This record gives sequence, C-alpha cells and structure tokens, in this order.
Amino acid sequence: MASSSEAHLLVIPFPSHGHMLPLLDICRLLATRGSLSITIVITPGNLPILSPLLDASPTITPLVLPFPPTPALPPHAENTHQLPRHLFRHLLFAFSALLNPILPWCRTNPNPPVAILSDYFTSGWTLPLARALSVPRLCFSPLPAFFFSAVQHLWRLMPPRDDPNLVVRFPSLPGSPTFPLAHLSNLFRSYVEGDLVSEFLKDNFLSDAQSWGLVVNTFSELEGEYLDFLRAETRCGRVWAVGPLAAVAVKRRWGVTEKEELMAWLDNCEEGSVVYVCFGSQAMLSEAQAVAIAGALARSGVRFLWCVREGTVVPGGMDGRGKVVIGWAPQMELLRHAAVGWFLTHCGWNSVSEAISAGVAMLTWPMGADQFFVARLVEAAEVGLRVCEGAAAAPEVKELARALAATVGGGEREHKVRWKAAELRRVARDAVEEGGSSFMDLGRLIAELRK
Ligand code: AWU
Repeated sequence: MASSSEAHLLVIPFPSHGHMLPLLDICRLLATRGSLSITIVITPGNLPILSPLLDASPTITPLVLPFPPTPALPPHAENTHQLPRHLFRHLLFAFSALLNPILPWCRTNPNPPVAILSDYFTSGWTLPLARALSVPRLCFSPLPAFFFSAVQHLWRLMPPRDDPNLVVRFPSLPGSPTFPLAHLSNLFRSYVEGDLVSEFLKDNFLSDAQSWGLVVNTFSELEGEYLDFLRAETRCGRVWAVGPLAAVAVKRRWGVTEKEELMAWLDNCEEGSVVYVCFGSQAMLSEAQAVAIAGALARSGVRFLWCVREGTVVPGGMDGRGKVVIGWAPQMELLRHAAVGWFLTHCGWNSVSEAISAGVAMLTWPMGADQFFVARLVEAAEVGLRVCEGAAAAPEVKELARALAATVGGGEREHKVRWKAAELRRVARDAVEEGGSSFMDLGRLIAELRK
C-alpha cells in the first residue's frame, strides 16, 4: 500500500464506549508498533474520550467534524451513552452522514489514507467511502468472532413467527448452535421493522462481510474455530485476531469517579474477596432490578463494588460491606486489582475481555445484543456461571444471594471456575505478548498496511 513514512490510516470509530474504547486501543498499538500515522474522525462531544490517546501518541491526530444534525435525536447527543436504547438506531443512521465531509477531506489531503478502519455493524457506509477513494476498508469488530459469524446468517434465518419459545439454529456455524428466539429478537428486529433505518442496519451487516479485511478483538486460543469459519466464509478471507486488547490497554479511561478512593478501599480487602458488579455503558437497570441486586448483595454478605449509571434508582443503606459508585468507574483498573475475584456482568464483550485479561471469574447475566453469544463463550470456557438472563428480568433475591455467597464461600464449582479464569488469563496474556498469536496477527496486519 505505501511505505511506512507515508502509511496513513483513517480510523472512524462509532460513538459508543463499547465500540470506541477498543478501537482507540488498537490505534495506539498501530501507531507504536507500526509507525503508522493515524487520523481519527471524532465529533466534538466525543473528543474527551480521545484526549488521553492524543497526549500519548504524537502520530495520531483528530479530524473533528460536527455531528450531523437529525431531528430524531435530542440536541448535543453524540454518543449512545447519552441516549435510551430505542434511539441508538437514529444515532447510527445520523452518523453515516459524515461520509459527506470525509470524502472531500480525503481527496484534498496531501497524504491521503491508504486504508479506512471503521466499526462493525455500525458503519457499513464506510465501504462505499473506501471504494470512492479506491482504498481498502478494514472492518473492526469489538465483538467476538462467534457473534460476527452468526450475524452474517441472521437475515437468512428469519423466524416464521415471533414466538419467544421458538429455537433458532445456526446450521452453518461450527457445532450448529441454537438459541431461543427470545435471546435474539432484538437482532431480528433490526432487520424486520421495515423502515429506512432497518434497511440501513441490514446493509451494514452485509457491507461488513464484503470488507477487505476483518480485525477482531479476540484471540485464536479462545475462538479459533470461529476465526477459521470467518476466513472461509467472508469474501475477503483476511481475518486478524488482535486481542484481548484489554490485556495490553494502558490507563485509557477519562472522567472516572473517585479512582484513588476506590483503589484504597480495595487495598483493604482480602485477595479475591470482592464481587464487582457493572452492566456496561448502555444498560439502565429498572428499579425492580436494582432492588433485587441490592437485596441479594446485602443477603449474601459478600464485599462488593457496584457501579451504576447516573439515573439508576439504588436503594439506600448499601454501604455496609461494599460501595456503590454512581457514574463512570475505572472498570479496567478495578478488575485488575487482586481483591476483585468475581464480576457480575451483562456480558458486554469489552467487560468480558477485561475480566479474562485480569483472571476474574464471572457471574453472567446476558441482556441483549451479542451478550447471549458472549455468555455462551464464557460458560463454554468454564470461566463463568449463569445467574440471570434478559434485559427485563429481575433476579430472584435468594437465588442471586446464594450464587454471590458461593463465590467467596468456597463452593467446589466456584473454585474450579476461579482456577479456570486464572488459566485463561495466562493464555490471553501469552496471545498478546511478543511471539503470541495476537501479537503475530497484528504484525501481519501492519505489514499489509505498509505494503
Ligand atoms: P461493554 O462491551 O462491556 O458493554 P457496553 O457498554 O454495553 O457495550 C459491545 O458494546 C458489547 O459487546 C455489546 O454487548 C454492548 C456494547 N466502562 C467503564 O470503564 N466504566 C463504567 O462505569 C462502565 C463501563 C467500560 C468498560 C468497557 C466498556 C463497556 C462491544 O454491550 O470497561 O470497556 O466501558 O463495554
């Protein structure tokens, strides 16, 4: 493509933490290991997320563009973090209008990009952008290869009726996995609502599989069969597994609340004695869910660190054996603390990757999106146990309390899970270390970009 001095990569992250954070991690690696010059497209409201990276990497520069206006969104909304879930699709659609200013910027740039790296499922519009510039589009998946493999076939599996008890089989995937329709309905809905945005979403999925290459935040020791499936299945055939990026990410969080106080509190807890509870950057717990979690934490007697989004209604009197953090917690750093032994998680792929990289065992509560696929991976690797499922479900307090108590009460099953989590941490870290599978794949990707 170009010599290393000219190798200029244009990166377009979708404004959602679960997508943007890992994409910025790989930009740091591409800039440091690959000596690539990188331009990252960002809108003003998301610039604070990029700032730590800009300070650390001189060859990375922002291309700041105003967020395309749309009547479907509240003013100043530029990130899914600011929106209820039902508006995400409109943010996604509005974001695609950035094609209009980016194309002339590339065409008039004295050092035009040799490739475009953009986000999975959210940014299929960058494929025509890349084609207009006659450069390859690389698709970055912040989701596991298992999910990416499945969703390529989703639209062919459209269920005959919306029956939650229906079971959907993926016959062409390794092991022909099946899922209750109730676990996938939010994905099918993105195909069938029959409006302009749904057609747009379906086109996104289909564009991803036609990209020049796929870069996946996973590692072959965990997902080798699905990576091989993608290499065979997608037209491009180029698939690089470069994760878990959490295992090599440096302090990359901004705006965290009370970090020093939280780390000091953990310093006073025994190793592995704390259950960390957090459901990502998008899920908003209902009052019934928060009451059930609070009741189970209190009843279980475990020490806990519960991070909740602004606006969550949390019962009072929680600070006996734990702490409730309202706002943005330094999750990656907290999971790396030796005192944290377990993680009650919604199975967002970044959260799971961070837990795997830190050797933290998981209690899984998948809620939607790819999370049922992620939970399946976690449980198949024996590093997690299912305690609840569904975005609207409220766990039974005694049941959840029992599961929480067993994490520190020394149940045989829980001991085995913690041992497996420590094992998988070693495998994950070997993958990203020099000579490891992900380290080598990233090297191959860089060599392609610098050709
Ligand atoms: P994560 O992927 O865990 O969850 P979501 O935010 O829900 O992200 C996709 O993005 C997931 O696979 C989807 O299922 C969807 C979405 N964090 C933090 O640092 N502090 C907090 O208080 C809360 C979160 C970080 C966390 C992680 C990210 C959340 C890829 O769920 O460390 O990196 O935010 O991503």
